[in-house]
Amino acid sequence: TGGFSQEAPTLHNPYRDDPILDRVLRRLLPESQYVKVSADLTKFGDRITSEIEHLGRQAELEQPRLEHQDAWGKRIDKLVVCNEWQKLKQICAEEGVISIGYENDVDPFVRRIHQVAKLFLFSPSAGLVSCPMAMTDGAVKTLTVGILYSLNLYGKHKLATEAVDRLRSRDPTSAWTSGQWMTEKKGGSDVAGGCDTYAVQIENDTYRLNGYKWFSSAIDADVALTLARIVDSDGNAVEGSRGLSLFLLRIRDDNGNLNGIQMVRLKNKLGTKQLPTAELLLDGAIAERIGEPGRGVAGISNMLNITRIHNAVASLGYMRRFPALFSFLFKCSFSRIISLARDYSTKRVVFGQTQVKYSKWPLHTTTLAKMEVETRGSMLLLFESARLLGLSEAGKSSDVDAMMLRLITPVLKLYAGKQAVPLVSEGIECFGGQGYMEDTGLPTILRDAQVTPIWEGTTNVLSLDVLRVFSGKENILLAFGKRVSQLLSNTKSEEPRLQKSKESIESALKELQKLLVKASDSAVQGETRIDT
Ligand code: MFK
Ligand code: FAD
Repeated sequence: TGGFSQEAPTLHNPYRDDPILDRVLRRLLPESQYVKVSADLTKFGDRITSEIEHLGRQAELEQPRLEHQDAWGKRIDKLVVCNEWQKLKQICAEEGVISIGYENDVDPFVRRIHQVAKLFLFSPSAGLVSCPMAMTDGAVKTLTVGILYSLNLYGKHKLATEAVDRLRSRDPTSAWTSGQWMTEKKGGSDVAGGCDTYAVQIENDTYRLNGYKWFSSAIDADVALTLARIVDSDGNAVEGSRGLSLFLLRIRDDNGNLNGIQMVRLKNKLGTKQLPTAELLLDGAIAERIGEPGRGVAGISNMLNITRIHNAVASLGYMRRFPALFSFLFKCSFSRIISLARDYSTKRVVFGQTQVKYSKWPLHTTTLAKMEVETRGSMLLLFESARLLGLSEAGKSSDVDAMMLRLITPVLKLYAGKQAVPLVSEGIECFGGQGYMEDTGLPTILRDAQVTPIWEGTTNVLSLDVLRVFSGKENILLAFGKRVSQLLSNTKSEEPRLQKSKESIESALKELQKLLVKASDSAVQGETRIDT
């Protein structure tokens, strides 16, 4: 065996080892709330190291499978997931990963920041259970905003009320999770053009759905939100976006029988192998229409805007593993550390010195510094989105805050997703050959990171979403500029570079505004290239 064995890195409490996250929370939360949130995150951090990290790794090693038939040839479409996956879902309920975002006795502003911080710690160890959690959060938001609160139907709409109560439950024996079935063979970006699922009314808001859903993740969920075209009594359906309505359905009944659904196959994916993603045939699935007919895309956008924030959490979680890995090299200036990394960088000896000594090598230092700074920038944007989301849910947003949330969400998702793959790849290289070895668990991170720019809207599609928001509201960037300038003015430092930053930010934003107006005009004229 060569006589020498590299000592393996150990994961330490990721909250205690992340002073930057702590600093962000101290800045954003009132002191009394900070103390509570911090105590919860410290406890959760311990649970990550002692329990969750191992479960997440096992979920990658024991991947889900689909059994189509029983021994006697009866069609069963049985999805088999490992115990660790189930356990991770239970932990999410116990820890309130979703419910924290909705608890009535806490200021919404605080609870969203708390939730995002908790997800941020959880995500890289979560064995992709973070995916059903994202969709579950999105479903609660959609059902509450789109139906129960806006139409005053809480307690009256039976399925939606039960779903909301169970999706945000802390009781693992009764908690549900939700799927999000939008993508079809003809279109994932172009949901409206690609949707060939049809809904025939049975009575009132109850319909029977027929169609084929091409990508459906976390198919062990209890309910799903999906889109379909309502067929009228003459057998006609409206084409395009305005023909789509939003539906909520149970995936299985109380006896575990599928609700008019066939699981055709599980996707054979590059990564996210822990996560069961299926092609589904909806063959008369019974579903409840939610919200107004023809407002399906607008309705499910509530879900998209939440899952896109979760997606950024995932991108950041993957990135955070790497610069953090080497942050020990830089002591306080690169203080966002996870213990795993610290261990590795202090144990690995190269050219007669431990890896820590790399900090003397400018080229390596530059690489690590770039990774660290990039990750920190996106992390701050993530917490700004959590702050704005909380403000809007507390009914405390100004018009500018509301518009900033709408604008920042796609920017955050597209930027963090796009950033994650090269950054994680760089991180893999920092481990040398060991980074390429399956049994270190590191390649999983690269595979999984590659999905974050794709699902929940690709980079170009989200760029178009930015233009959708921007169009007609050009002054939004200047309002944003004012906020940045204000923050810079509030800083105590007399540092001349800060003053210079302020000026350059203002002129850069003016430039950006001109470019976006141009891009927006091109998009309106049907050109989808955004060279600017
Ligand atoms: C680990 C964490 C990550 C978790 C991942 C979970 C697993 C993965 C799950 C998925 O990938 S689910 C599938 C995700 N699919 C997408 O993200 C689709 C990407 N495509 C788009 O986002 C397109 O822009 C869109 C489908 C929305 C375009 O549809 P339309 O019908 O052509 O849009 P249109 O006509 O411009 O807008 C219709 C209405 O929706 C408008 O409202 P009004 O009618 O009131 O004017 C829009 O303003 C509104 N809208 C669209 N996007 C919105 C929005 N409103 C708010 N927010 C948005 N983001
Ligand atoms: P397309 O829309 O065909 O896009 C192909 C390319 O064209 C992309 O580069 C895109 O950016 C570009 N493009 C498209 N339109 C434009 C435009 N107007 N301007 C410029 N460029 C454009 N979907 C679900 O509904 N539920 C799920 O649970 C789910 N889980 C998934 C799990 C995994 C692992 C993966 C990989 C996908 C999952 N998806 C799911 C599907 C995912 O959301 C879609 O793949 C994604 O939205 C892209 O759609 P598409 O595959 O049809 O690509």
